[in-house]
Amino acid sequence: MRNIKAIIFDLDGVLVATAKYHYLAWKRLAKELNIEFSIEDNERLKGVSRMNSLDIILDIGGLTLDNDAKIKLAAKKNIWYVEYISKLTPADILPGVIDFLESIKINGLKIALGSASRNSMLILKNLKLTDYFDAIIDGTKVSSTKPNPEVFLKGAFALNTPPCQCIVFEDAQSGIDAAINAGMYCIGIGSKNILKKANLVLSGFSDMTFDKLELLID
Ligand code: B16
Ligand code: MG
Repeated sequence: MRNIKAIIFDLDGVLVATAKYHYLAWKRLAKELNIEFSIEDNERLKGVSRMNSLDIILDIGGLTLDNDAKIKLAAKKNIWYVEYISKLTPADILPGVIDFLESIKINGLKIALGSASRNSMLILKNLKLTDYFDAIIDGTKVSSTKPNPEVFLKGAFALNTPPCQCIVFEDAQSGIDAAINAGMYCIGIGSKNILKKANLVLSGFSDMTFDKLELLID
């Protein structure tokens, strides 16, 4: 059995379902640019940084813009996105998350956030989850984005825990690659058909406790 000492959570898609808000904000921007952007296209943006997401959308529309224009567009999208996430409340936390966090604490493990989002602090605050985290590594604290392992390695370092004693929860393929690249055990949240590289896949945290999880991991 693994000697797990710390858990690192991705944010969007793991603790809260924000993908729809990213989608609505990107869709509005795409419309202004006359780019067709579908909900299927939005799947490609999960776990991807803001600027890389914009690059994907511009690529879909066959549009090339200079860096200044791109920075302005990304900022515009973020204003719309922040309008949505400003309305988040603890009722938006995904099912089972709070009980699972409590069970981790009871077992004496440390908890970190490992998210690409530069809005992580605002989201955690609105969900009233901030105090659960011993370390928060988000998009403002990394120079390389997932699948680069930096966000998770910084999380492990902040928790003073070797990567092999950390578990990562991720909903995006890029994040699963990042966790594996960090040498961590990775649990996908979502569909087994999509998150093929994860060590284990769960549909969510409903009825999950750390004791139950320990029986599932190899
Ligand atoms: P922001 P995660 C990621 O968060 C999202 O999955 C991704 O869709 C988004 O583009 C990225 O954060 C950046 O978000 O624009 O708020 O900085 O899944 O890594 O928690
Ligand atoms: Mg995610």
